[in-house]
Amino acid sequence: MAFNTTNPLIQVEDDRTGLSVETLKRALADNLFYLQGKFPGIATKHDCYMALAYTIRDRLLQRWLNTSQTYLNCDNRVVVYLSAEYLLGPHLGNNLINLGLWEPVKQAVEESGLNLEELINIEEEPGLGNGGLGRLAACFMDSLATLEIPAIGYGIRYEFGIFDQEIEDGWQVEITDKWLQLGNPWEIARPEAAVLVKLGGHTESYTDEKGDYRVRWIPNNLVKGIPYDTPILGYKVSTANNLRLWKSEAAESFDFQRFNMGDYYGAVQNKVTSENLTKVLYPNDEQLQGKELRLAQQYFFVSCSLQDMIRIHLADNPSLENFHEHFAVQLNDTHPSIGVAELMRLLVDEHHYEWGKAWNITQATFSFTNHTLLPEALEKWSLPLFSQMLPRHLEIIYEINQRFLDQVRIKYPNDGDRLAQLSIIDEAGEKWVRMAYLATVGSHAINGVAALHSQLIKETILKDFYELWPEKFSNKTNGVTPRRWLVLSNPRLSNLISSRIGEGWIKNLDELKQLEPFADLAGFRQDWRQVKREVKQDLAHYIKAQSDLVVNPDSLFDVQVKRIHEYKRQHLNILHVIHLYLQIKNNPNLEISPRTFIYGGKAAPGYFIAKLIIKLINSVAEVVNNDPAIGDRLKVVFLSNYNVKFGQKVYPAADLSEQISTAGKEASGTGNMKFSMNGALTIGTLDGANIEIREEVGAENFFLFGLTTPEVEKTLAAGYQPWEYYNNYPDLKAVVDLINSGFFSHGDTELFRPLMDSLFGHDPYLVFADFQAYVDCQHQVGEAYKDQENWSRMAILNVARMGKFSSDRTIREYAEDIWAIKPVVIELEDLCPDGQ
Ligand code: B1N
Repeated sequence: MAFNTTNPLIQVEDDRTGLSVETLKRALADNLFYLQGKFPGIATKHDCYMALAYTIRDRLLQRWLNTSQTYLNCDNRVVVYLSAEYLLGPHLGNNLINLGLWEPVKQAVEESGLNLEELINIEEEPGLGNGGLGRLAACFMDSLATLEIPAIGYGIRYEFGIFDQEIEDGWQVEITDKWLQLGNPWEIARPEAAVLVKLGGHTESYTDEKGDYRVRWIPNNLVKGIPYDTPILGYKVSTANNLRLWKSEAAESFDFQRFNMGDYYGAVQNKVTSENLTKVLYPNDEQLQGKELRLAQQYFFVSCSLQDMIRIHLADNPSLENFHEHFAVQLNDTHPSIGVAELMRLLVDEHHYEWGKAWNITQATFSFTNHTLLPEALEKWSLPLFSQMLPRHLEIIYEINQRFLDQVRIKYPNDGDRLAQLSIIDEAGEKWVRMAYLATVGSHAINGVAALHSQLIKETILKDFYELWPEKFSNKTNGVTPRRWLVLSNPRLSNLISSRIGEGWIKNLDELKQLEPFADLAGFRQDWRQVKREVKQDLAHYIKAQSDLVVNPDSLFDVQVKRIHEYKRQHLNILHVIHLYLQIKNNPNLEISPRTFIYGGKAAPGYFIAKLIIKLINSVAEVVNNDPAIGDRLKVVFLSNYNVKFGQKVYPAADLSEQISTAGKEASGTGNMKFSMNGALTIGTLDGANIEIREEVGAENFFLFGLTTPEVEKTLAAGYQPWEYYNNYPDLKAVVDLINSGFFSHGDTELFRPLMDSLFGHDPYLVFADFQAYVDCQHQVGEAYKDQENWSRMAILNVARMGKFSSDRTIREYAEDIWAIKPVVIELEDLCPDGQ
């Protein structure tokens, strides 16, 4: 066996690194035998997937090791992304793209009698997030690696990720997600790097040998954090950054202590509690539960991560004085914001830094991204709960708060209201710790995720902080990675694009601009429609397989996929469907553009109205799809279990992207970008990043409707009267009356009452107020679709003008404005030449 690797010092059988089709085939067979313990004859598809995954992992290990060695050996700044969620999606296909190995691997797999797409489809996706926020973290990890920026992502290795959704009798049913059941070939456990995390108990003060006053924390529980590492490859570069996710386990030593005292039950209980910490992801998107376990999860992963960073730092620095020069830590919303108090505790209590010095290091380390203005999503912890779990942190937060408010007092003497408004502790009634305030005070930079949202942060939830420190605030409009969301998910369109303008756009999305002149070429538009038609055909097959519904690929695919939430207004969408249905019923010969309405999304398990919206969509689907008078002019389908995998199928097939949130409520949205990047046109409100998408693609290529943010505020302030809209708009009345008559519920007039009550009674999302404008705008969409040439033209221009919405652009902005970090090129050849 030849020892022929890219690194002469590491001797690896060439089977594990070779890239020829023959070598890949042999590796596949070897892995099937040696790792899965199967002959080809008895191997399951999953065995074959595992064998292939290990084959690919072998081929990225060198990059992964070289990357971490390079970061250790030179003193670069490293970005640390702290996020409670990473919605990664399946790894295999993405890694093949980023390694540039798709073609040889496809050939090797085929010559082995297997099908690459089928194997890729078998992978269970790590659903370690709820929606946009978790997916953004995943896109950012991709862009960081592609831009060759030294970065570590830290998070939680939930044993059960976001639940699987099934639909039974039109209702959502939640099924436990068991993504780890059959093993995860992409992670490597590092038990040797485990850390201990304290919880509960009390604090004591003491005087140390130098006579200094100190505090120590005596916990009543100790949990062990085990890191599991996953490589995150950049696109066609040698960088493979690390995603380190923590799993909790019982700390054995603690068990023994109890056991020796005879408290066997207590010891076992302790083990159970510890292991429960990282069991399950909270499935609430922007809805607080205030559960103790959630705070424990947050503290656990943040403490593990900061301890890990300190260990890495002290490995080649004499002290923590320059910690902030080594690490730029980004807080992904408030979920990791306890890190501010934890870093202070580590510096002051454990490393004996003087408060002022520790505070400077802490503020210079952290920066904070806010992702929502919804009041029900703003994290706050009740004081009793907080002090019970994190007694020392509460003391530290009091100290931070006191020193901060002292500063405010000097700037604004005699302004008690302002002090109360700025206080990290909300003392108006029941006492709370306001996590967004802790994050803001503890960070040197604060940003929102789209221009409108960043502006609203300054005007609303952090107004007083903005007045204090205007220079800390900025906007970083979200983006998405074109590798997963175009190259991987839409190879047909990607190939068409590359056939005309080359492949440069994959790394530099602004190059899509070169497509603009092609919008005027009839031949190109023809090719464009051909691609869209094929992709829609694929989705039609998927729909047939999942829901046994036949849909027409020539109909307009009108798609809304995202978490189900009242502010996102899936109910506004279904009201429009009912309106169209009534139009056809009243005028059987009506000539409309045939449409297929496609929905997907999960509702938080405790969010009754969201679940009722799902039931309504399915109930309307049942009636509309089976009404012979409708034929194939309208079809409605709710596809269950919307996730990253399904997103990859649906974005490419959409003609129309529904981005219809109440203005001011959707911080950014990122699905809006994925649709537009794949050539769907948007119907949308002036909300979140829709505004910027419209600016980029041109108002004439975007279907705009609805109240603006100031109009929403005005309408609400004036005392919104839904009844008036119902009485004044006959189309709205007809739709609502039909629902209330029990038409979609087998005569049951009570089923949808709670939803109707909320629309009539208290609806901060103004569904009725925007109904007519939405219906009118949808009419324009239908008319526009009849002119296929012009529609294609608009679609091409949408894609050509999407350069801004690459997450590469977003990450470059963070790197320049907030992190002050430069790329570090990873060489594959010269890993630690002196064998360090
Ligand atoms: O973050 C995305 C944005 O594009 C979306 O507009 C925004 O809604 C989303 C608590 C959240 N904000 N807040 C959350 C998720 C989980 C949780 O437990 C809040 N998600 C968003 C990316 O910026």
